[in-house]
Amino acid sequence: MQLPGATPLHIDLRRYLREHDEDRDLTRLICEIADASKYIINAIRTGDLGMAGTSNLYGEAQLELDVLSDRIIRKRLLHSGVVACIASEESGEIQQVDPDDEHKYSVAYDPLDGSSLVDVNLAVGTIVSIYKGGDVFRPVREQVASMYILYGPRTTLVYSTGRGVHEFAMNSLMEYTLNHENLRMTNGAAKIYSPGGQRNKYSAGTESFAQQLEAGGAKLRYSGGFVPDINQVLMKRNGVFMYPHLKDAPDGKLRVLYELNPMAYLIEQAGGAASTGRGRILDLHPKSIEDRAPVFIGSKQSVTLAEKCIAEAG
Ligand code: FDP
Repeated sequence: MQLPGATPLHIDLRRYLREHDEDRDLTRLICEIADASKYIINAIRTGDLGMAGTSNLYGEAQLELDVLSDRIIRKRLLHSGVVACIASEESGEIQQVDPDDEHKYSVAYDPLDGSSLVDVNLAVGTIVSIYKGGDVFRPVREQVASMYILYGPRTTLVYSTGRGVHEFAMNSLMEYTLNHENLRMTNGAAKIYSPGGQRNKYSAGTESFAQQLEAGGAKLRYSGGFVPDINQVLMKRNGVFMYPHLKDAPDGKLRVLYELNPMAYLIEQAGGAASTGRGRILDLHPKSIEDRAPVFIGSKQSVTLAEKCIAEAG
């Protein structure tokens, strides 16, 4: 037990994973990605923000940082020796490393989500989804772990391996030390909401949901970065993020494999909910890296309200 006034014991990520009997290879994988993030944060702070002259699969101009972040993580994953298959949001291809080894892991990741925010100096993040075996196109509920790293005023890492959701913060020695253990969302009415997409393109159901959130006193909190917006909902223990189906984008914007799977897993692990508006994200089974879906994610009560509004009015 902690004595009053005593300096709290700093528990680093590797030690925490070991003490909680996590699989040795999974521990290694999570720690490799954590190590990679130290180079990414350094690149964000000091890097060249010019264009790389290439575009990703979705035709978006890439910042140099996207390419760099992808290379940093990929190198670490390959070096880990425990990876069977790699899918990165910045590349159009799945890299088969050792696809027949069922003991290894498949990793789908977005190396620098929200990268368009870097040049306006807002927070961005890395998102990672982990499966056992050599295939990333698995039912979402079969994920064995997911995590994100938030590059904000502080750098934090949030992960779950199915045993709660834990937050670590990077200290001055660039080590991740435990900040919050077993984060839990509350189930009351949303105090904050983060609505993506243009409101005049919302369906009647989503518009009704937004109006009911506002009538209930929810405050608007949208940064345009999926990682910081989800992190805010999680850390405030209450609230909802949405990027709904739009009149001209029936599947919304966010990608199932790289963005929705890992965040749905984390938020459900924290006692929240994640839905397309018509069913659980964890019931999805992506078949392609391009699959997208609408998302309503956060406190259970809000996500249930979203589903009700959409069932009633579309
Ligand atoms: P970005 O396009 O800047 O990379 O999926 C990427 C994402 O950002 C998310 O991080 C964010 O939630 C969303 O798109 C923002 O989209 P809008 O610009 O349409 O709000």
